[in-house]
Amino acid sequence: MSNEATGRKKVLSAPELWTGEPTHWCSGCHYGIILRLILETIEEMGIEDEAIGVTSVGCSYPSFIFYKMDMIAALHGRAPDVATGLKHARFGENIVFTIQGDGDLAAIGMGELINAANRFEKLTTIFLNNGTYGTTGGQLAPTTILGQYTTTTPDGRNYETFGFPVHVPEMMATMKGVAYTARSSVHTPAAFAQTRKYMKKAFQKQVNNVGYSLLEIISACPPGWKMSPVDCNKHIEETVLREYSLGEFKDVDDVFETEE
Ligand SMILES: Cc1ncc(C[n+]2csc(CCOP(=O)(O)OP(=O)(O)O)c2C)c(N)n1
Ligand code: SF4
Ligand SMILES: [Mg+2]
Repeated sequence: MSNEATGRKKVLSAPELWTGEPTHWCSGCHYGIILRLILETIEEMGIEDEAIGVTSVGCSYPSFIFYKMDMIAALHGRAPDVATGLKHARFGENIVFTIQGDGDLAAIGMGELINAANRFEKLTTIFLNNGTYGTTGGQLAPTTILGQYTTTTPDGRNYETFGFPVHVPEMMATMKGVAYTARSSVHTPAAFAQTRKYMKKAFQKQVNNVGYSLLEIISACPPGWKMSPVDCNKHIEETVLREYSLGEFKDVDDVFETEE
């Protein structure tokens, strides 16, 4: 449809599944872009009536208000447990996914995630890796890259004191009950398009009842990183992706068969 006065063509609309509630995230935060992708993926796959989302503590926690869908909020790190309960209580009839930050998933909630995957739960996790605890003021997270300044690593993260950044999808790819793991980003249009493909695949694994699926998405946190939104995108390209390579780490249609 084109506007007669300006001749401009509308190429993008708001996702149908968005409630219309304005988002509360900081300028340059990538969470809004990721929200769009989740909504559009669920819409495109036509699974909105079966889907239930579980948010967990962090800046993505209140995002349940943006979904015209069933959503529930879990305590810090407990989203995989809440998701497991929902999935079983409803006899596996729903598509249950979690949305978790890196402090939530890889610090306080690592045990919950790994055990849910190891129990061969058919769940999907969207893992938001911004390398910090954005909500509480930019502290060290398990995913903080070496050299990164945070409020608890004012001289930059060093491995002697703080250990190494954790690589969740690579680690989970070694687990038998896992069907799909990947890492992507949304800092360029090409990266956004790749994330869209990976996200659909992650949800499809659950639709096909194959096993656990997880997509990590590298995400900018301008106040936490103390950078402008534009510099955050450059920083992702030039520095973060050296530690966290993008791609798929496991993709099987049957966890009992060898990898594709
Ligand atoms: C049991 C418990 N411990 C600590 C906190 C404080 N807390 C709130 S958010 C947060 C970290 C969130 O970081 P992350 O998961 O990376 O999400 P982000 O804010 O970066 O989106 C912490 C430690 C809490 N709410 N509950
Ligand atoms: S603090 Fe960081 S993660 Fe939280 S809304 Fe702002 S930019 Fe996003
Ligand atoms: Mg975080």
